[in-house]
Amino acid sequence: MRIGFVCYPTFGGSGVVATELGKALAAKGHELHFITYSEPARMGSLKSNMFFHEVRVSNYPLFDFQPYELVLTSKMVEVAIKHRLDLLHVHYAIPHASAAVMARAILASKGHHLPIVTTLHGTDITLLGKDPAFEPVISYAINQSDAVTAVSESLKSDTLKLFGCQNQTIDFIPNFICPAQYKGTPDEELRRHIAPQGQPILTHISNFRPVKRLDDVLKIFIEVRKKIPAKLLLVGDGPERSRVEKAAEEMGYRDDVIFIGKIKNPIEPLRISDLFLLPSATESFGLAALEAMASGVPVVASNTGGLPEVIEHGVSGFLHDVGDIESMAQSAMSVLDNPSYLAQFKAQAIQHSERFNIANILPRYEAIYARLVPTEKQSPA
Ligand code: GMT
Repeated sequence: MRIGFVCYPTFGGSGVVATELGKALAAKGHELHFITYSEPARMGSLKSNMFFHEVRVSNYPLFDFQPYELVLTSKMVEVAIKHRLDLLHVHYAIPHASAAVMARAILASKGHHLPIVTTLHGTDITLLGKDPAFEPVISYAINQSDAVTAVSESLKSDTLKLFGCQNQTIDFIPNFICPAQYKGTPDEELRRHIAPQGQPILTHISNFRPVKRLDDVLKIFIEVRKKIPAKLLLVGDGPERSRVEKAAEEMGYRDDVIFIGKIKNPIEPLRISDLFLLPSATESFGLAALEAMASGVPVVASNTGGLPEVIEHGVSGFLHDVGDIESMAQSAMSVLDNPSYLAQFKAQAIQHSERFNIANILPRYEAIYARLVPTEKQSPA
């Protein structure tokens, strides 16, 4: 099939999922067209059946705000016609789903049929979706999509609760990992650089937004650090970074908290980590937690949203109420203090992550595509 993929090209989970899914579909022989404002962060080298179409918004002096959604819509129309797309798969509802609905209408007026699959990722529903500034448009776009998927049962149920999805069924398809990507040996030099005395390394990776509760990450670490000479590795960047950096310094932990900023591939820091912290306020799935598990790193996380669908308490990590720093720190210490218990959790985390092998997930997306594009209309893969 010829498939258009629309996503955020950044380091956020939805862009990563879209890019990895697109790459896997291309590897199976589908033709993939990524339509977004810059090359997706995890895209890697281009293959003969993978294309990137840049959405460029020009700076017209009249506009205080550049109309990205309109330019994106026009690009979708252009790519769909030029490359005879069979289907458009958009990741993250805002503004991708509403732009796709508009593109589909324009194409229909020109005699082209282009079904839309919308994948909901989380904050497009749980945070922004509640905002009256977006709600009517998201609701319309979801109901108008030809198929809608959600990355967890929790997100599916939130969507049904928040939006009147009268005419819409939502397919739950979990996020996934490609296990082979996570195999490999840790970079010992990097580990020595972060923890010169072989201290345990606790890691957090995110886009440092308030929803990630960076203060809790720091507080959990400090509780652990009082008893164990551990290090905290913070990977990523975002609005909370400067504040947390300052807080770590003021609390006297400047040398124990290491910020390494945004990196393209989080697997290197994960391979040298002993524990992953994800105490988010809400998390529709928690791809970072799954990537940690696949790298053999158990996770201490909030018992919220889709996280209990990913992490099994007492097996691949620990789940506690949002904000329960004391229990999270206790759980962290229970494994860090006991090497054989930690080794057991590491092995279980890998084992557990294999349930999310892309090999099992990809056919579920392909089944939806096949439902929307009748066989006789499908372009040869
Ligand atoms: O919150 C993020 O880290 C980014 C955000 C995104 O849209 O890129 O992540 C959401 O989608 C991910 C991929 O499906 C999920 O794994 C994250 O749990 C979800 N984030 C939240 O729900 C807060």
